[in-house]
Amino acid sequence: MRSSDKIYVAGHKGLVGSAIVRALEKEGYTNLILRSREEMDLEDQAKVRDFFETERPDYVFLAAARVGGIMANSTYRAEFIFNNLIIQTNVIDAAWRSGVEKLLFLGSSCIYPRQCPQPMKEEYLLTGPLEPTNEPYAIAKIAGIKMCEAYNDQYGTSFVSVMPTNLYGPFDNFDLETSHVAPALIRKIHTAKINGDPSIRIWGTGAPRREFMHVDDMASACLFVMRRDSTRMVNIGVGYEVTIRKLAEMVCEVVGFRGELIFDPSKPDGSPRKLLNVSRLNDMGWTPRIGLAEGLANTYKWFSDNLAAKYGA
Ligand code: GFB
Repeated sequence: MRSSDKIYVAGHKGLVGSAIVRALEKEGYTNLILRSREEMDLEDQAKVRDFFETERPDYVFLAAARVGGIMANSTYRAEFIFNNLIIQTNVIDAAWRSGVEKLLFLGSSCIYPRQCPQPMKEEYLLTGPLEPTNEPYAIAKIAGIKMCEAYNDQYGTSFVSVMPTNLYGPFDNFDLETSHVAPALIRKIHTAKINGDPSIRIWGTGAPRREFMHVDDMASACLFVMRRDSTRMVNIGVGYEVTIRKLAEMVCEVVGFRGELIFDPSKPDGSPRKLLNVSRLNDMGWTPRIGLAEGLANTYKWFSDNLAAKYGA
């Protein structure tokens, strides 16, 4: 990937897309093509084909997707499968038609079976039933992975899929109903501190384990994979996990909240564990740099500077 190559980042306003843009700009890539949803609706196949024919990007980061936490995934099941299938299908196909050099498709660790042996290797894909709370989303992502592989096999394209673990960081969604757990806890715990509340309520039992990665590390890994020749699917993670209780305690530490944590088992826990095996990525030569405590502090600062006032906290 040369600094003058034309690079299209689909979904550049989202958590991952915005981090990829920051990383590209920092590394001197100046020829970025970005389109907001208002400028180009990725669900409109004719517009997507037209865009690729006109712009002819050399590289594509496909970070546009309908995403959300456990509640959004289990509530908007139809939208999660429809929106994701249509967006990724349009972009992947148009990338082939216009002769894109390489495309990187973002999957998710929820593509692996619910009862997958831990840590989860890339070869465990399609070896068992999925976690029900996010099955429609996972099926769409699996279709995207298989579409990239099929296009590589039949058309000789160079499309690679990466499977990130649970991500967090600046520009995340902090809406309490639809967000992932890290931004939700940052916002809830910050609000409780400001209000002087004696306790906060946390969804589920606190026992599930999750592996959290700062999105700047994710962007760095995406650039690394894009620059390699390989099109083998690869997991992107940090290699260690914490319980939701531990995550909440760490957020309390960062925010400076000393109240009680009350767990609400009427809310779903989701997968018991989702730890990725990251040997393939490590063997390729990439390792993460941002620890969880540091990453949470960085994200809390971003939240305080940018959103705390908006949310009245
Ligand atoms: O991050 P999260 O929504 O997604 O939830 P998943 C992780 C865990 O945090 C669950 C608990 O056990 C939740 O019950 N949790 C505790 C909370 N408090 C909260 C809260 O206030 N908000 C949220 N959201 N969770 C998603 C998938 O699964 O992970 C997606 O649904 C995707 O498909 C994404 O793969 C990475 O890790 O359970």
